[in-house]
Amino acid sequence: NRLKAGPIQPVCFPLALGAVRAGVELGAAALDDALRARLIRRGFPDLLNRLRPAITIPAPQAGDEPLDGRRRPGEAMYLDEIAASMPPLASAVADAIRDGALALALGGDHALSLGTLAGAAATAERLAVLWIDAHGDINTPETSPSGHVHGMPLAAALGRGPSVLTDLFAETPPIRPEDTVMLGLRDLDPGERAWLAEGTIHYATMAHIDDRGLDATIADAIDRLRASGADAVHVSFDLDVLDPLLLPGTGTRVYGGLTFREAARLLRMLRDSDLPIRSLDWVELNPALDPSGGSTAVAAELLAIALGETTD
Ligand code: B3U
Ligand code: MN
Ligand code: MN
Repeated sequence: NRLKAGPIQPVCFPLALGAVRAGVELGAAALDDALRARLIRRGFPDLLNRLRPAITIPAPQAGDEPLDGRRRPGEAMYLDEIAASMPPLASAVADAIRDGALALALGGDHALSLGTLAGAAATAERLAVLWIDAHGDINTPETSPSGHVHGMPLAAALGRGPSVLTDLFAETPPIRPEDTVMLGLRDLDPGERAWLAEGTIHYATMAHIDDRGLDATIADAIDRLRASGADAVHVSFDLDVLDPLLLPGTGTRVYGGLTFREAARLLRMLRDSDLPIRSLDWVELNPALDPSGGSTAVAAELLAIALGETTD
């Protein structure tokens, strides 16, 4: 489990086209800066020493035109631009993993997981995925109410979606639905609910977590991922899984999310587990939506805990 020990390679990918909302591209550098500043200030030199200098992969920008929120039904916005930008990100992630490091993708919006999953899948026999998010991100252009690609990356990794996305993966599908676990869901679109009702993907909504209890839900998730027999696990953490009262600086806020202590507990359990976690996404921080800086501080603090900062 590379969360807990070994080198960490931050890969910044300042993408905003998947969410069609300006400001989320600022999240990557803000997270890298805030994480380092925190580790210095709080005195965690060992963890700071594990952190390699960040690599920044250029992300496509909207250009001079404002981000365009209009679309035709069935269309995914900026689909070709986003797809074309993924191979360099996938390569950076695969290189970091092959080099023995935890690949830490800092976003940017969640469409970047197309690249991180492609990179992680290329280095594994069988990749399992833990998707921690208020949303399912298993839309296709046909089921998406918004046309935003950040609601589609997991679908493409599971083999559903336009070929320009599914072709980013060497194998189709690179990830089996039975090797996929989703946590924290509370805003699902009709097409996503229909897919989950097929019963193959393991998932826990916030209501499930309340019914079963947080610890038991997390333990189930860890057992599932271990039992999959996968030789690598990718964790994708969408910061909107946190309650918006805690982290307002994200583009699609949904009430009823995790508290700081719940998220910290989840991350400690993952960090201290025996899962072969080799890659991690930390996405959807939009510092422009929280000028107080509080959201960036919370995101960096939880990231430090995920990576082993401890006062236990
Ligand atoms: N499910 C909605 C909203 C959404 C997805 N991901 C985020 N928001 N962050 C959609 O547009 O697909
Ligand atoms: Mn997401
Ligand atoms: Mn989300």
